[in-house]
Amino acid sequence: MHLLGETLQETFTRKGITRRDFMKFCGVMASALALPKSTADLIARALESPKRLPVIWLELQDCAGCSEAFLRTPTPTVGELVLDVLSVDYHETIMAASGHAAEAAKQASMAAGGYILVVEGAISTADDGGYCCIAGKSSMDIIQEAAKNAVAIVAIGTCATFGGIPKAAPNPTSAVGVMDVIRDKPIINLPGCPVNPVNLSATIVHYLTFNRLPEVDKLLRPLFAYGAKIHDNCERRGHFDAGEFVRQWGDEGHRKGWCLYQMGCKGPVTFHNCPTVRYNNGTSWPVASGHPCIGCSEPGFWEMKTYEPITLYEFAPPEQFPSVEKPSREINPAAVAISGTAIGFITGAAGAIAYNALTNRSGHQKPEIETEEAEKSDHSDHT
Ligand code: FSX
Ligand code: SF4
Ligand code: F3S
Repeated sequence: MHLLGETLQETFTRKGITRRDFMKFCGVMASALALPKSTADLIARALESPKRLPVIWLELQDCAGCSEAFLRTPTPTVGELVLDVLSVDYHETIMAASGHAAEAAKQASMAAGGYILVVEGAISTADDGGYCCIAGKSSMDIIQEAAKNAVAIVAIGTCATFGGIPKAAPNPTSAVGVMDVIRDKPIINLPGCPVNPVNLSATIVHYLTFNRLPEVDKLLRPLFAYGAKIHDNCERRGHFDAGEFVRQWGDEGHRKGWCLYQMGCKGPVTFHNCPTVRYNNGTSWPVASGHPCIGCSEPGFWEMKTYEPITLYEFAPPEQFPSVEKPSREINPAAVAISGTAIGFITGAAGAIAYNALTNRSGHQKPEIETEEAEKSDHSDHT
């Protein structure tokens, strides 16, 4: 955090962050936002502005993993640089003040208005919200009060966006996401269990640079981070196309880094930039470490049967993917070649649109479990 009255440059100098580090960070943000490299200068100018953006950060029904993910990012690549350009007036997990002093700080910020509201965790609605109370107020009252004077709301993690784990069956607290209760404010959803701090930083940087939130899809997710499926950018995709699947933990295919579809990978139905941004300063991501994607950024992911393969027939015509029923050595090489060529065409840069159409991408297809949820809520007023 910065000291009051200190310019950003002074903060960086005090922390030993060089101009070169800072410009590198701006370049990473431009690339995460899928903007030209030249935007890095624009980002730098916006971040150097002496005006700091006030933030109120709420933590409701969750595991605190989103805060942890953000705070544990390696300095100064992501989190700390963004925290330096924000004025985080209230974050009860990390603020020094507690009790009445903390509540007074929040009330003062809410009265002043003009802040970004970051929400982590789901909202409990059962029994008058009695299952999640802070300072004697239910999570429902807390979010409604804090949303009132916010300029925008950033819901982080799958709990705050779609209800996440608290909403998993039988959902005893009737947990819901922010967009289910707040409908008159700009909301951006950054799902993931937990949120990827790079996506949170990039969203804040976008807001600071362009004075608006990035473009979003029907589920209010920014396209720069959730515009493509895991499967479209997965490093194991070549093995999927060749019909080379891991069949058992530790088998030869697993040791060789083959496709994890048969082990339950939800990459073909999950929209997230994990393969390109990765976690822990770009070190790794679930599939790279040998575990199938569990679709943690999709609505209802906890109900998606983690280790059971999804039915691809629901998402693409059978002739567009290799046989997933037989061990790869039994697959006719000619058939694989034909299938591989077809997939190669479909998933190549030029064929991306064709593939998206085949998989009903334009309608933002989701696993069966989510369809009902999506139908229940009409969020068109947010888009
Ligand atoms: Fe939820 Fe955040 Fe999952 Fe945890 O706090 S998105 S339970 S990893 O991290 O809200
Ligand atoms: Fe990667 Fe999973 Fe797709 Fe296989 S099914 S290519 S492991 S995303
Ligand atoms: Fe989650 Fe799958 Fe990415 S499990 S972290 S969406 S690879």
